[in-house]
Amino acid sequence: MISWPTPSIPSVPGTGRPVQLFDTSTAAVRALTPGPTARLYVCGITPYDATHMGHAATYVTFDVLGRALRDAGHRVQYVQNITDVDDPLLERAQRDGVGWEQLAADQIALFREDMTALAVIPPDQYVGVVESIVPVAAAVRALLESGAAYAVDTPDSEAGDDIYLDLRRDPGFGSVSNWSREQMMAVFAERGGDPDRAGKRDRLDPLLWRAARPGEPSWPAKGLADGRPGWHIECTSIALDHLGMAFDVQGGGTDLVFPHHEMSATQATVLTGERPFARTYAHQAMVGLDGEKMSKSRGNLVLVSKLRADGVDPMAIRLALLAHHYRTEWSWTDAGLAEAKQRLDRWRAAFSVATAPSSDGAVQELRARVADDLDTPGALAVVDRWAHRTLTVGGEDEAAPGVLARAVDAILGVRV
Ligand code: 5CA
Ligand code: ZN
Repeated sequence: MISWPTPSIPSVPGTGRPVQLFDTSTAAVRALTPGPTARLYVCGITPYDATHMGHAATYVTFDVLGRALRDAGHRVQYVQNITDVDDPLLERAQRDGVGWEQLAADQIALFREDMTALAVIPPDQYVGVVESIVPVAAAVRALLESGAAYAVDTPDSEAGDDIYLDLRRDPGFGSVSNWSREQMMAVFAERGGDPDRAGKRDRLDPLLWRAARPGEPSWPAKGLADGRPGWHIECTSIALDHLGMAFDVQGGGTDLVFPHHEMSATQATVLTGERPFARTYAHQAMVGLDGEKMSKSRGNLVLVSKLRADGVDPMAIRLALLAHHYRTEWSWTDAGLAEAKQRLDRWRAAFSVATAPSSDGAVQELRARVADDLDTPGALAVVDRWAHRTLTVGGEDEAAPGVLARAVDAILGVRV
């Protein structure tokens, strides 16, 4: 799948610090220890509605992570999937009387525009499920052949049976979220699971392959019923194909901690006999509107594309997102956006002066804040202080505005 254009990334004198990140599975901030190339997988959209501020926060957060890793001297191999066939997409297409392929294509196109406007660096591999049917089916077949997966009688399909993973095959199941079984059961159904499906060995066993039902899209797959992939196996398979085991970071929103990231990891371990799937699991806190999680199913959305159409500078949207630490839940407000616009104006005024106070300290502090578990509010405060000094006291350094502007662009992705 084509992604979107790469923004220019200015060079900044010096090197950033090693990046520390909160790892959900160990509940601690830890130093990432990538090789020369850091390997990053972030769960992509299910393209049935437009990009809202929650999605934007997630992709901007992991964009800043990629920028911090680059600044620290690593190359970054970034993989992102697109869940371009799944129940919510098919249901929305049916509801709106449009073809599911058209709905997905339109929403992916809009997502590309939104990401481009927000100066998000595109993934190196942007991979849809529909273009991954062959490798995903191969993974399901391998699980069946090893006895880790089993068929469940599926009378409403003429094609054959659904396939499930037997979770007992991974004694380490639960080590991504560290949730109790009660916690898992409490959200499993609302997050795409089917605890009450008759014939499953364990109520939490995840669906690997769904045999075709009348009116649903399906693909032939050697050794399986005509059908389509379950949700979690798509990310297992795409990540393994492009990054292999023990890649550096798997990212997504906190709504993916369980079951999605837990199941993806277990499936990978059962497939390969190795662990970990990702060395670090990082999660963006939920962004809401009026105190409720912003979600396509609830319909309480603030859309990037709508704000852009209203003439809002995408860099102000980016600043409004960066003003919140990624591990803190927050709600989108007009006041937050207005504040971001003011900050952008102030910064632009400060970066336009001919001479200013030295920016060397500010560049180092900015790097330190971002490398410290992506403390973007702290990074904005560093630039605020320099801008304030520049506009009130002034200075003699001719290079300073340009150097800090390049650092803000390269590391925070904010073009000033
Ligand atoms: N296709 C799957 C991942 S494989 C999916 O969750 N798609 S999504 O379109 O629902 O969400 C896309 C990304 O945005 C996911 O990483 C999800 O965790 C994140 N996300 C969704 N809603 C919010 C929210 N309100 N706040 C923050 N992040 C969110
Ligand atoms: Zn995923």
